[in-house]
Amino acid sequence: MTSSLKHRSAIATSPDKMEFAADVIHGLSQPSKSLSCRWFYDAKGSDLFEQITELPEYYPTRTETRILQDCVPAIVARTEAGSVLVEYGSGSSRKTEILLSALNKLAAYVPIDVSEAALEDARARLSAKIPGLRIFPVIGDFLAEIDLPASLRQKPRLGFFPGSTIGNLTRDAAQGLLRTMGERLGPHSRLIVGVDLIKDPAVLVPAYDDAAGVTAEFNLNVLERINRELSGTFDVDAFEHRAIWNAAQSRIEMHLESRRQQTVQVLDRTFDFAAGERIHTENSHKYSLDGFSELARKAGFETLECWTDANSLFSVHDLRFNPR
Ligand code: AVJ
Repeated sequence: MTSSLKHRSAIATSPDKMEFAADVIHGLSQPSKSLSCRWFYDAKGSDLFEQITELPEYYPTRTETRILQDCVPAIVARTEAGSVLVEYGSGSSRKTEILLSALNKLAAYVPIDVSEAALEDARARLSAKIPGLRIFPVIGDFLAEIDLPASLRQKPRLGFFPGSTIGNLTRDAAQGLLRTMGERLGPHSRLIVGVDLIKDPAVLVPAYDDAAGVTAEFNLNVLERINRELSGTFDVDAFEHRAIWNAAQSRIEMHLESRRQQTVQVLDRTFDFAAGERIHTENSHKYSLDGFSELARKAGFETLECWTDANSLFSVHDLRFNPR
């Protein structure tokens, strides 16, 4: 009792940590254990993800960057002067520079991210590179209200949701998120979305299980984070990274597989693992071009145009929200 109270008061200092604790305990208490992929991104996890984007096997980031460079004139041509660019999960905002430097008559740039540190970095870097750009960072998740100064409230909005982050959601949840984004952006707003495409599992699986082991480290890092922040006792070496193509759901799944029978403590709770038992840590859904357009349509968006690379690895969609 004493020790659990001590833990509770320790975590009560930060709402984020309380949410982390509740979510981890909930996920590990299920018959089929899981952890949300949002907890990957502590300082070390964010750094490992940056390393992933440069791996030879991880094609999405460099492919999306190339597609954006090619399609940005068409995106700019459809964008009214004085628009507000709203970016979801902006992270380090690197891809945004391609859009920002081409869209030279923007009223403002609104990056939305859960990480205050990432927003601060992006603000510093972008205001140095693009003098005169008005930046209004919003700390929050994708569903955060966009509260802008009165002078900007009536401006047309262009949403930007790159990186195939939408792939982390199930198809139903992705449809719901797109609709909410459309409602927040407003009628006839546009949304540029980066979407990873279905392809040979021989290409997909190594992208999530690279030879250098960076993705394995990224996946296992969530256990280290639980140990550090939630007084966990995970023996990280007793878990193995797994990346699996689930053909029925068109998604890559990441799991952490227990190498042996073991018992782990997190805060005041105990969790048993059988040898070979897995914790499901991430889904990364893949789409066909038509499959994604159909999902967008059900969410109230018309596809104005979509682009892909020569090898059909990745896609960028230019959508318009036409609510009924
Ligand atoms: C950031 C969600 C787009 O699914 O490809 C990369 C995360 N996980 N390697 C993805 C990730 C493992 C990435 N997203």
